[in-house]
Amino acid sequence: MKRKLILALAIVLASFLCAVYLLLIQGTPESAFLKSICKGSARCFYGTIERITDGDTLQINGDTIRLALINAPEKWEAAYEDSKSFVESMCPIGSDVVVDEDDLQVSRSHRRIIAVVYCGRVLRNLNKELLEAGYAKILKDFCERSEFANEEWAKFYGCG
Ligand SMILES: [Ca+2]
Repeated sequence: MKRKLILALAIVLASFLCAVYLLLIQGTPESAFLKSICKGSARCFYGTIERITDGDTLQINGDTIRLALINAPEKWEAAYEDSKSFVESMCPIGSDVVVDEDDLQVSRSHRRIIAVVYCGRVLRNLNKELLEAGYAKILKDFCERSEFANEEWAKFYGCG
């Protein structure tokens, strides 16, 4: 009986050590998941949408996020409301998102980050979706200095 108990404890201890080892070499499941989405080595993190300023600017975790390569209509332009509503429906306030900072436009300030934002249950690329839906245009001038310029969507909509 005692031997069985020792064996069971040994198995529990071995599994625990195994888990610790895996966490040490691979990071948490969460960070492994982020690694599978994020490109480059600049900041990449989970966040919560706090405000949608317009179609290309969001407030996430207290930071202003400017969507890389994207230009959406300004307040005084006709399609402003439509483009903003599109973002609101895809990434509602309070929803969780992933922010992947543009490695070629890393900001010195913590407060304004140029990035691709992934939102929704299946984490869709908001930058790409805005272009696809016709609610924004690509900022061609930035194709030369964006990490994302070589992605299919960026090439398709003007960086190619
Ligand atoms: Ca990046």
